[in-house]
Amino acid sequence: MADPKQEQRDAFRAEDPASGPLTTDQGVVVDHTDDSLQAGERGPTLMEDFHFREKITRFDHERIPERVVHARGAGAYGYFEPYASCAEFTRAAFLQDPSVRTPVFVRFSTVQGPRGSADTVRDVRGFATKFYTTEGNYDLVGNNFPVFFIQDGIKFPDFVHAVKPEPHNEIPTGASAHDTLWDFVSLQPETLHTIMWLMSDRAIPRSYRTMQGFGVHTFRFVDAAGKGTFVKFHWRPLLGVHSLVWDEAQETQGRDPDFNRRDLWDCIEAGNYPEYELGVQLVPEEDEHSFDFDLLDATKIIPEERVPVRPIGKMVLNRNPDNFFAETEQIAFHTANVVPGIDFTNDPLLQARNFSYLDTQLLRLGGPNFSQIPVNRPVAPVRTNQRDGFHQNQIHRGTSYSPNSLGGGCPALADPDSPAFRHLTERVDGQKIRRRSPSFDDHYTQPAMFWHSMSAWEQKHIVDAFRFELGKVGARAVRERTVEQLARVDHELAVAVAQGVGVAEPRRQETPRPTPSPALSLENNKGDGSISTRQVAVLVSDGVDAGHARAVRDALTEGGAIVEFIAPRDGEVRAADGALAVDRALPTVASVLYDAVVLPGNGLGAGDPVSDDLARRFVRGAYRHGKPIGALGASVAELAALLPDSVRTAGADGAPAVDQGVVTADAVSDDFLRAVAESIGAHRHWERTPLSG
Ligand code: HDD
Repeated sequence: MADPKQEQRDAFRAEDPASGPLTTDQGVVVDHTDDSLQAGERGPTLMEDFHFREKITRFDHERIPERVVHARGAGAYGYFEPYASCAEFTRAAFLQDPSVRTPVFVRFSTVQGPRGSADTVRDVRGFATKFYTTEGNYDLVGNNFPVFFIQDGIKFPDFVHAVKPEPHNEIPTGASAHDTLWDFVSLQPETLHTIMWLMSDRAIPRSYRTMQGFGVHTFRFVDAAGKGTFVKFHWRPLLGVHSLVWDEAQETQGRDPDFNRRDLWDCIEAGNYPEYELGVQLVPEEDEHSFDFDLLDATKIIPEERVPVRPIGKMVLNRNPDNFFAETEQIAFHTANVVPGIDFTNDPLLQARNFSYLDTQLLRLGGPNFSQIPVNRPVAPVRTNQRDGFHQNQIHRGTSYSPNSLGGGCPALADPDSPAFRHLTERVDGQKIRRRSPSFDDHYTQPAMFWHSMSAWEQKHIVDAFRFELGKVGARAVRERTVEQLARVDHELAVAVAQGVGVAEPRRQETPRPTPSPALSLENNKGDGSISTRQVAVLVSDGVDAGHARAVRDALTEGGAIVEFIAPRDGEVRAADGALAVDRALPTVASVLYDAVVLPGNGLGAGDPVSDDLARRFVRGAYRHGKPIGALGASVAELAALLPDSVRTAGADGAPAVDQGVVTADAVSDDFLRAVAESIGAHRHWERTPLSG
């Protein structure tokens, strides 16, 4: 199917480097680029060397300011198609016809760290989508949490200054575990709901392909008759929602700082296209005040049990960018990029964003013509009276004012009956006032709802996360004040945190007891048990049972998993029935880079102490992080020696044993392979020994 955005990109591709020799920016061919022009072999460099000066000047100017937040990101192109017409609620052209694919570019990001920071930090993830619609660009600039830290955008600089590294020494990079953030949190209880999300495993997604996305604010759909409906946007990954555990996330920061970026890139290259369903929660205008919170308050969710999420379409990411800087770095999102049929609400956070994004692009991209950069160009025709400015790439002709007669009155204004963006007519009446609405006052009920909606292991991980973060805070008063705030959410939570960070247990007080929202728990967002795109390490070494190894690989690959043979050294391992090609050498990988590990008999038996130690660490790591493990034949005893006695492994009677995600058997069989796949499909096995933070 033709993709108008891809066709448009073709026109902007740089000259094919294979089409001729090296030139200067002016197209002058050069035959020497390794030595500057000098007065004599050992003499000074000459000003006349235009090639040298151009090359160095261009290099000196390669960097642009990184994004003040969300600097670290990765992006991809793809498409969106609606399941059915949404005309009942919105006249947005891209939501009308299931046969029409709208091109998209999505950029995922972390928030706190700079461009070069690690991927698997504890942080919110940005999930920003640019839809190149036939009616202009629509940007849904969301996050992987449905709520935000503050209610009014005027607090954004305060919040960001608090979460960014400490001002005197710029420590820590990509981390929220430091004094200034928690000082702010302890004094600003509106942060608490999002802080609960930040302390949960949602803040360390396994992959950009396995996290949800949310528009956060309440927006408006507007139908053809001009009628508005409140709408909250949700992206749901079709693979299910999967996260890491904190110990693993920290190790991954060192083993592969590009963990999420690489995963996105590799999966798209391999044709394993990430897919997300777009869902909406719709609230009729007349029900605006029927909730016990304010729809304009971005620190609140509408529980899905109260207003179900209605799936309206699917997005597929199927193409990596050609050039990171040109596309992923230069893409410019803006919450005010809306199309007819989508409109704003008076959410004060959204209103502030509608100012901030345009402003930031002017600085970041060096002037007002950034929408002419290929990745930002709409596929819809652009006819404006905007002119000139830095980096003007277009040659406009004719007049540039309206009304005009000398330009034939062009571009003409859309006539009243034809499509155009028309702001929703909304009655606004009030005193000019600098005060938050009392309807924004409750900061504790929804954090409590989140807490009471978690499974036991999720609650454990949240407590561990609070203990880790506050444990890194030097100011004792900040620890104490934060615990006091938590005591207003839930007493047990506050006591558990207090015990971990060495402050006095808070006195019991009245806390909210909201109805839990099961949809918030990762337990209820696991997906369908598929093993598609799970990374499985099969540890092999000389003497391996190659029949077992191949059977495991074939069966898991059949189910969609990505299986790699890992051996002490690269190349091949010798097996009784021939050689087995190795995918990666053990010293170059670690269990944190895989979702599961299988030992196909003689897996650990390399014989030399270094390799044996690496292999044992691999298996122990996988166990500690709750990952599925399979073992066959001689490896069962080797595995059993590494695991706690409480894990039941197969005896000599032949039947596979399945216990706490550990699957063992004497020999490979369909039952064994099925049990391994089921164990991988379940993602993690928290019934094992409790993890420490
Ligand atoms: Fe923001 C970037 C998401 C509140 C000001 N924001 C940015 C990006 C995402 C979000 C995903 C990265 C876009 C990209 O990949 O280029 N921001 C959010 C969400 C918010 C939010 C979901 C709350 C619901 N942001 C927010 C506020 C302000 C900003 C309240 C300012 C008043 N955000 C910015 C910014 C950034 C940005 C400074 C930095 C770079 C950029 O815009 O292009 O303007």
